[in-house]
Amino acid sequence: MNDRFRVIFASREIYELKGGYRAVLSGKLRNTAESLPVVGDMVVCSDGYVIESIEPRKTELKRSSPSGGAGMQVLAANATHLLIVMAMGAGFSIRRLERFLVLAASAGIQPVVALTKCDLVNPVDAAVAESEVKEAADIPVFCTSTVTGEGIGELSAYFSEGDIICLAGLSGAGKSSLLNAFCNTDFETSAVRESDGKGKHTTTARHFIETGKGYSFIDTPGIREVGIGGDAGAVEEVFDDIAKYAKMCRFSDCTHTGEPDCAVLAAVASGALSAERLAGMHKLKKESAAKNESERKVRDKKLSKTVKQIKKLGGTRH
Ligand SMILES: Nc1nc2c(ncn2[C@@H]2O[C@H](COP(=O)(O)OP(=O)(O)OP(=O)(O)O)[C@@H](O)[C@H]2O)c(=O)[nH]1
Ligand SMILES: [Mg+2]
Ligand SMILES: [Zn+2]
Repeated sequence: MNDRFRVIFASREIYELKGGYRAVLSGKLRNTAESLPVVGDMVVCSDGYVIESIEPRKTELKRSSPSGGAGMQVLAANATHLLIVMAMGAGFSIRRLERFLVLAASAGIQPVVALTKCDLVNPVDAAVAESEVKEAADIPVFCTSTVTGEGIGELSAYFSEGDIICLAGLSGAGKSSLLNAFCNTDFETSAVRESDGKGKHTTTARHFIETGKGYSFIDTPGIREVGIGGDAGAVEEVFDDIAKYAKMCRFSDCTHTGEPDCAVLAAVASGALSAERLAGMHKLKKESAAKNESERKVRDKKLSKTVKQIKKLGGTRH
C-alpha cells in the first residue's frame, strides 16, 4: 500500500511527515533522485515509511548554493508565497529585498513583505520604509509588531486556504516571532545583538507548520547570502520599471552604462529612477549571467562524460 504525505522536516537521514511519522529514503530514490525531498514536498511512501518517490513540485524555491559552484539549493517545495521578513531600523536594505524578489520571480511564487518591529521606530520612519518597499515592487506590504499586535491580523487575513507561505529573511528579523503571533505557537526566538541588530541564528532548520486556518507556514533559518540563480528573466521581471525605459534606448542591446541616447540613464539624470536601483540591477544581472555560465559548464561536462561513456560501450561491443 502506498500513501502520500507532506514532508514537514527534512534532515539528511530522517524525514518527518505530517501525521507524526518518520520515514527514510528508498535506496532507489537515494541513488536516482535529482533532488532529495525538502520541506513542503509531497512524497509517496510504501509500508514501513520508506519514501519511494517525490510528487512533481508545483514550485521550487531555490537559492544559489552557499558552498559556491554551479549548484542550487532547494529551500522549500510547493510554497505559494514568499513572506520576506525585514526588521525596520538596523539592517533594513532594499538591495537585499531585490534579491529575495528575484528568488520569488524565478520560482513563480507571490512575494509579500512584512516590515517587522514597527514598535521600535517612529511612525515617520516606518512610513518611509514602507514607501521604499513599495517603490521597489508593486506587492503587498504589511508593517507589523509582535509587541503591539499591529498588522498581525491584516497580514494573516491576506492568506487563504491552501496557501503555503515560506518565511525568509535575515537572522533576527522576526520570522519565528511572527509565526508565534499567527499560530499561538512557542517556537524559539532570541534577542538580537544590540550594537548592530544581528540575530543569533536561533532557528536552525526548516519546518512546515500548519496554522489550523487552512494555510501553512515554512519557517526557515536566517539567510545572509541570498545568491540568485542564472535566470535573467527573473531579474528583468523584478526591474520591469527599468525595462520600460530600456525600450526607448537608441540601441536595442543598450547596456545602460554610457551609450548615447540611453533612456535609462536619462531617467536617472531626471530623478525618475534611482541610481542605486540601476546599480542594483546591473549587479544582479552580472551575478545571474555568471551563474548561468557556470551552470552551462556543468551541463556540458556532464554531457561530454555521457558521450564518452556511450562511445566506450559501443567500442566494447565488437
Ligand atoms: N520590539 C520588537 N521585537 C521583536 C519583534 N519581532 C521580533 N522581535 C524580537 O527580535 C528578536 C529576534 O526574533 P526571532 O523571531 O527570533 O527572529 P528570526 O527571524 O526567527 O531569527 P532566526 O531564527 O535567527 O533566523 C527576538 O528577541 C524577538 O523578540 C517586534 O515586532 N517588535
Ligand atoms: Mg527563527
Ligand atoms: Zn540604455
